[in-house]
Amino acid sequence: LIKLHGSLTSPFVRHCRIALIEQNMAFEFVPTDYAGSAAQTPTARVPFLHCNDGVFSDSSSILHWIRLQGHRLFLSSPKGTELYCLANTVLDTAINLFLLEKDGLTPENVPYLKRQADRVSSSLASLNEQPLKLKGTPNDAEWRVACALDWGRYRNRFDIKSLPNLQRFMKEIANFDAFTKTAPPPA
Ligand SMILES: N[C@@H](CCC(=O)N[C@@H](CS)C(=O)NCC(=O)O)C(=O)O
Repeated sequence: LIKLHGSLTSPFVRHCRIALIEQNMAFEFVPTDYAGSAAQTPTARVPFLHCNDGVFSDSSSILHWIRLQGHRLFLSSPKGTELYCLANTVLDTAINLFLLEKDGLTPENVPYLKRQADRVSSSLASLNEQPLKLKGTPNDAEWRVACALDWGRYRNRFDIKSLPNLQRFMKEIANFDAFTKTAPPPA
């Protein structure tokens, strides 16, 4: 049996849940917090996945494995990979800021964090300039962008009010069941 460990609020975990749902794969979702992941993976993060091929401890390797089970490609073009990486940069950077803020470190008092905050803004502006036009089912680059943007909305970390292409994209993606079904629980 496939066991996906994670939280319902993590955008990385959400992307993995979307892929499993899309491919109709049976899996057990195992709610796992920081302590649980620290005990079970070297990265001390979620998601991680147990399957007949072993343990995968990053959403990218997990998605690669899931897609392979369905004889599908994970990322299929360099441009897609670029988009995927850009969305990951937004997420990693914004999550880093989110966690550091809980420890009292903010862009106002740490110069490096100002750079991190600027990185989120410039990456979002760049995403807004990409040709994000869905042709049928989203690919993994598009799913990653959607999971990233929806996390920013959910946690109030960034908004896309001034980014019309991203707003339009989010309206389109909301038509997909796998996306709405995996939305984070109301805060
Ligand atoms: N590159 C990892 C990132 C995973 C990640 O950052 N997960 C967050 C939750 S959204 C986490 O577990 N953070 C724990 C921590 O920073 O201590 C992936 O794609 O799976």
